[in-house]
Amino acid sequence: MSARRILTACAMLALAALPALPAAAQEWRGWNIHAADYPNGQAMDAFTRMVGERSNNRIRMRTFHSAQLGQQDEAIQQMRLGTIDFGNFNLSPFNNLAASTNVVTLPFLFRDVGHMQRAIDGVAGEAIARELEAIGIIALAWYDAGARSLYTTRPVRTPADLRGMKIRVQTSDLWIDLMRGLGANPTPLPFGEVFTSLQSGVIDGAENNWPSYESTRHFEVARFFTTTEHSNVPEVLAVSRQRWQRMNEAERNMMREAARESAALQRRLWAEREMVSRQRVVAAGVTVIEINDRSPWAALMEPVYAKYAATPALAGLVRSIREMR
Ligand code: GTR
Repeated sequence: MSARRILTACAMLALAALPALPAAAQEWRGWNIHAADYPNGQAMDAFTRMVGERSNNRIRMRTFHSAQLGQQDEAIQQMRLGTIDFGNFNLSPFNNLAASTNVVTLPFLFRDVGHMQRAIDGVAGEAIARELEAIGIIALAWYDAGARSLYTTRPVRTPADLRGMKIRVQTSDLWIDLMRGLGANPTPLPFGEVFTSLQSGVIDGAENNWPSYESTRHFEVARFFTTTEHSNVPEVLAVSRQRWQRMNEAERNMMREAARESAALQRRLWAEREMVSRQRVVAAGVTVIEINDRSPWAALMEPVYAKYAATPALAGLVRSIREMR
């Protein structure tokens, strides 16, 4: 036997003697805009725990809460590049990147939460997931984000009251047109800048759901909440395509299942938090202006539909959502 063969044989024996090593553990970094105790943060932590356990601790995920890894638009870019591995995102920041996300952002489209959930768990979610995949993001499950309403430093009862007011919106052309359509002056800003911008008078208001209005303490500086409930845009729990491509089918299924369970938890926690947040801000002295008839607001939104559901595919999606029971 040549010296080389002997060496190879020795190396093989040495390898065989080693205990079977688990495939290399992976560390995944996750993005969350909200605090850890927000429904989304709790649901993400549940997701990462499930994935850890079900992968025998091979996939170790850690969520960085409270926008520690940057604001939402940057985080989306990082997901696409694969420098952030997973995250929970509102769908509006995708409006300029994936046309079908405009559909679920459209004002006054959903009749209620159940209607929104049926659409996003079905036909709308399928269309959006396809488009997100094409830009490097794999949608695993959908989180609730409630109805978004206006909150301002001066009372707003009608669209006429909004005229000339500077209202913060997310970075999305649809949101700019929506707010302009209602008569306001749209001001795109990152979420993390809203509080100081309200405080310093750079803006006169913003719009969001009860839990965000409360958890960010925006209610301390914008004391009037007008229940326009103009959009029910949902959120996604997603992983970067870079990671997804390196996973096998069993791992993908395991992760999808954990994401679905995480979404079920998020939706339960969300419904509770919406009530709690509303109670908290009312107890803190916020004036709630109830809008019972939304038709004067909705009537102003036709140009937004004409522009953002313009192609046959998008108009068809709007139609099938409307026809859902
Ligand atoms: C919240 C949402 C965030 C972010 C924020 C905003 O409701 O959960 O992801 O989109 O609104 O208005 O920027």
